[in-house]
Amino acid sequence: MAEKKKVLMICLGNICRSPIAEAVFANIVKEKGLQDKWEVDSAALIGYHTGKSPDSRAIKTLKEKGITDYVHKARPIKKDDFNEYDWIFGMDEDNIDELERKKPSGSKAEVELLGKYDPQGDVIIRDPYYDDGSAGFHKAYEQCDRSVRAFLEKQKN
Ligand code: WE7
Repeated sequence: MAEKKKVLMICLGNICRSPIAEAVFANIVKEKGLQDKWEVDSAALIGYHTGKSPDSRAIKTLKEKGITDYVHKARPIKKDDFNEYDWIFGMDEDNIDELERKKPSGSKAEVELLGKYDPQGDVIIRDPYYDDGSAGFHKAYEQCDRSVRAFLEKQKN
């Protein structure tokens, strides 16, 4: 069996969007029985929330979608990640700019917007941190779900 392909989900603080993206990816991989082919983690662009669990609204959103077993502690991205991971996905253009700035030249990872794969073309996964309710979190979940399914379909070939 070939080595697993590795995917890293990134957002600003690793407490809202990237944990959702990671949990969604892991859930779909499990649903499709692809655990021996794919590995996923998530990380932050900044260390501000290091060691913290995801935002309660992110955890609640995942629970409402049936993902009850997701545990994560925020961590910042590190230089080695750019050579350990095959894909590093950002949620918005700011994430991509910052990832391109951090990426050592010649490193392995492909840096892309996760929403690039959304068949509905909703490319930017907006930061819901300062929203009042959970609507932005639910929207982020749906965007991640559509994009991850399309991404995995594309990698089948
Ligand atoms: C966020 C955030 C997000 C913004 N999660 N925070 Cl108070 C603050 C200050 C520095 C870094 C971080 Cl992470 C945070 C808390 C956590 N998704 N998004 N802040 C945000 C959004 C729009 C404009 C400016 C910020 C800092």
